[in-house]
Amino acid sequence: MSSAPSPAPARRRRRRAIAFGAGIVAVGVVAAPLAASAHGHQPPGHPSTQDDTLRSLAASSGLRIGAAINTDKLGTDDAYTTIAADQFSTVSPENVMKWDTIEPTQGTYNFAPADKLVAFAQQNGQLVRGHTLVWHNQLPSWLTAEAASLSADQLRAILKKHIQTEVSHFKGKIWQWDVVNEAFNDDGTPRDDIWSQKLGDGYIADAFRWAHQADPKAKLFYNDYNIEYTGAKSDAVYAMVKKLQAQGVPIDGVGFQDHLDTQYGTPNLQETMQKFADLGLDTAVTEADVRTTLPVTAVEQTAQNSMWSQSLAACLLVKRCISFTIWGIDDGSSWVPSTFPGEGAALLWDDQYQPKAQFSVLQQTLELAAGAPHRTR
Ligand code: 9MR
Repeated sequence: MSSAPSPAPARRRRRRAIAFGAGIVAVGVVAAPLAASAHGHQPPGHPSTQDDTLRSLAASSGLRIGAAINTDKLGTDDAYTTIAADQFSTVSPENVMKWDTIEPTQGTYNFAPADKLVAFAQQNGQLVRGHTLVWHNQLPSWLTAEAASLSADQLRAILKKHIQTEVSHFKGKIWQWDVVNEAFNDDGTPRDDIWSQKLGDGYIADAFRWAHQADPKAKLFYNDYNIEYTGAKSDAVYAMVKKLQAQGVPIDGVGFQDHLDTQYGTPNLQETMQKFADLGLDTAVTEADVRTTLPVTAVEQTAQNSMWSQSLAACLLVKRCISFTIWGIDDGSSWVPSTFPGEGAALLWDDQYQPKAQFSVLQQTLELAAGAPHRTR
């Protein structure tokens, strides 16, 4: 179990932040949301009357704030559904737009779970990040079983059909598509997967072109992890993006997953995002979370707070950073504990849907950004 602080100390911290904030921004700007925040978390099923939700605070800076959604919980888990609707202005499917869900057997499409998310987003005034069209993971077994025996032309035709069928199905309903996900290793070499093995690196340009043909208005993103840090991987993605641009490939943005861990420290996110923004691209934080070892010590909690605030501030300071998406809502359904045994507490709500100190940290960061005289958005 996490020893993350209860909401009460989080509120105390927020009052200290008012005193700090008042020194650098107009008091009136922060007073309204902070006064409303005294209401705390709404019980499930009660319509929110707060104006200190993450989505309304982020709107003041022209930023969309999002969460990856487990569609099984929408409408079946009231607390989860209420938070998803009230707090976020963009949503991502955590799993249901991936190939294994969309086409579990060849030629049979299962769009229903993702359609449910799109309908939820439309009801709640949210935009959708489509995730993801081309990846090495969560491929259907019919494809992985067949891949070795296919020719390059056959595999390319399968990929084209997948992209065009999925993007066409959701045409006009997706704001940003993660067209290609995680195509590089941490040392900057291309990932050795079925796509690069059979198709070389040309599949990346093809994927963007096919997606653009199917929905010319969607913003098309390349998405990856660890590119928040300067280094070989970030450099390799930068070189690839420049090459795509030189070839006239329709790429609109780069997504920084931002899966952080207190043991590795804070990345140079602002610096790396700005470098991509300077190429004329949008950027987005697409899968933020900050994990740590359990139980959480006071020092780890402090580090988590700081890493959350710095991630969000980096996005706020890069004009072309258009959305900040968190990879899940509550610690009880995060991907982290099963992937990193002994680690967790990576999200903003605990497993009882109580908001954690990290939630207040993001509120404070957004409140200060909305009133700051030098904000760049
Ligand atoms: O959160 C997702 C988890 O439920 C799946 O089991 C997992 C399978 O690989 O994928 C997780 O989401 C990943 C995302 O799609 C791409 N970046 C890394 C995310 C965490 O693994």
